Amino acid sequence: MQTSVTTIERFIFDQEHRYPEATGELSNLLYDIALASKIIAAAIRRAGLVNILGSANARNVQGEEQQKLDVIANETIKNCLSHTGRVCVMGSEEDENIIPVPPEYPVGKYAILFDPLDGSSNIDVNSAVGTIFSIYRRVSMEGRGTASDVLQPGCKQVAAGYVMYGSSTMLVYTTGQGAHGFTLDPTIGEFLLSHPRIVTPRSGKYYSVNESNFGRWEKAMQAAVRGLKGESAEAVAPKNSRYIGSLVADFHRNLIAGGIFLYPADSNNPRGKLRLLYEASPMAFIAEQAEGSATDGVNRILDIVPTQLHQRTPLVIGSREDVGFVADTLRRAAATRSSGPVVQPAL
Ligand code: FBP
Repeated sequence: MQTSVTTIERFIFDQEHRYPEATGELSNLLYDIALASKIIAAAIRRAGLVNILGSANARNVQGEEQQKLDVIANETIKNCLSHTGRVCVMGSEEDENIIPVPPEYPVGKYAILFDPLDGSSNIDVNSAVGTIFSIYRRVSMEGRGTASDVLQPGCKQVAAGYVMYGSSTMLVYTTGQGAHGFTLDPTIGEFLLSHPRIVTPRSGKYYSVNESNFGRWEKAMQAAVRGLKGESAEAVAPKNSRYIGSLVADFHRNLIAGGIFLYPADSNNPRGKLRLLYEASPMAFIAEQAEGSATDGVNRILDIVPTQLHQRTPLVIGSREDVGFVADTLRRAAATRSSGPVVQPAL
């Protein structure tokens, strides 16, 4: 049980001081995100009382119906970040193009991407939703940021994390020094360290996937999921099914208790459903910092070089051995496909 009371500010400050060259700009950017998430948490907690549930009667670039809280969360994050002089450009699930820093504000050295409210389909039914963020050091030399500042492979992230608005509000982040969890104490409005240096079990008890898509998966993925359920010879220890339908909530459960989350490609979503830059990459950074792993079935998520802001990717993420089992199953199937049927010698 965590006994010392450490605020997220104190923790970030201590981490920063391990780097004499640190300017504090990244630390302050993390504070800004913590502030934005407190404002979003307050709105979500009162959503049913103040008419901010339901549709905003608009569609985002993904063609998804925007919820009022999607818009509120998106505006809140932009308002907390754009004037600080710490960011040069932003990217959001809710905005078609990169978001420049308004001309009246100075620019900084970081580019930030975010999914302001992940799991939108859960908002009106009071299930857990989240915010996901990913931070890069800019690559463009000076001036207003460009697309090149956000189109970077996940391995270049300097920080990433998520906030889960569940039974409590938790913020989990990494700057490459392990993954750490903070719980919002609503009585004092502070994020307090509750889960230092999270390590996810090597193999877990849960698998999380939308099985209604089963028939639309490739055979190898069907075999892998059967294996996770203990239904095939090469199976791992049989797992229990858990699926909330909100990446942040499903990922968080498996991070703490052990398990694997999958959103494979299928005949409706040939490139998968989830977005690389502000869903898969930040979660992959956290997973790896917690000794888990993340793949698109073939490639390490953090090695994928993005070409578009809203590009999608298949995602298999979580406990290292479980992700390994799925990747092995897919690799073996691919090897069999490429080497063609084994011809039995005429005896
Ligand atoms: P957004 O809500 O941010 O668009 O995220 C997509 C998402 O809701 C994930 O959180 C979740 O894992 C997935 O889609 C659920 O998809 P499905 O309803 O197809 O299972």
